[in-house]
Amino acid sequence: MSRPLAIAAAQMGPVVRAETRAQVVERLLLMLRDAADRGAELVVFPELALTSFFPRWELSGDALLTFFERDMPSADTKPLFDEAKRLGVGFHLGYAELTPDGHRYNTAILVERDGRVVAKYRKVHLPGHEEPEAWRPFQHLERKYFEPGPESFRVQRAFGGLVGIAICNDRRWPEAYRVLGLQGVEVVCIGYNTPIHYAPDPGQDRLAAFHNNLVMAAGAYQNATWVVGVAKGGVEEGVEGLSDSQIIGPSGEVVARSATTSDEVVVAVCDLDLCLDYKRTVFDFDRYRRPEMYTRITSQRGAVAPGDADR
Ligand code: ING
Repeated sequence: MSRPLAIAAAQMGPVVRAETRAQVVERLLLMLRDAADRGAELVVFPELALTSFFPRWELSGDALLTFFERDMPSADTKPLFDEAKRLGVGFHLGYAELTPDGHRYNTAILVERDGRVVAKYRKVHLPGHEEPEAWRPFQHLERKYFEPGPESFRVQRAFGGLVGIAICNDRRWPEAYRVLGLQGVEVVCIGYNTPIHYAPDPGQDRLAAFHNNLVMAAGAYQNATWVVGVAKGGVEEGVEGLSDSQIIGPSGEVVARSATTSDEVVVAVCDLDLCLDYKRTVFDFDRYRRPEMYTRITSQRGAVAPGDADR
């Protein structure tokens, strides 16, 4: 048996600060049509796809809120919803959300081929720092501008399978994939904006692409799921962001990868039944996992506590 789902990674190049929502949506529409022409049924756009990655700047008041969406779809984004529905293509879109009661989240939605929003996820793992730090060449103020998502990772039945969402830094935490994996996830959509320079430890810069693949391939294999990692990358307002978008199978193999740092659509036909080959063998969670053993270490007498290692 096979359950093919044609998925497009719709990678974005830089979005400059002055770019309007309408201008960005025009770019998304071009990629949506290209993906549809190439048979894609699900198009995955990046994290915070509608604007420049504004947590790199110290902002407040209206200068900050201008980067947030109050409505989804809004007048500016409705053309994307309309065209996707006309084409019979679904999509994942990341954006900065301002709720009616004033909460701010780093959010992503999943829209089915009939235009329905079938999932909304708010980023759980917020990286960076809480207040501006002058020593940094650029800021990473997600922890100041967004609240952590109040709900955990959930799987949604959609596109003929089980689909989950994680956002950017979430992809570095194995728990994100495992919470979805325990729900049987078959496709994880992950948008990201990843500065290559990591100010707290610049020695990690050279490994940005290696770590990007490492965490997504591990998450895919260890949870027997497809992972679609999609960048907004390139040199955006003077900061170089990692591109390297990729579609990874439950084997951990990269089946499609971007080749540029610009707007680029990469399509792969993903057989969702390939997940079952792994879920029914190596990663038969019910048969092989030992959850009761995973918490015992904290109660074992003489257990090594964090920090003991260097005593
Ligand atoms: N960006 C980065 C990410 O997790 C980061 C932040 C970069 C953390 C490099 C650690 C190392 O890919 C976002 N937006 O989470």
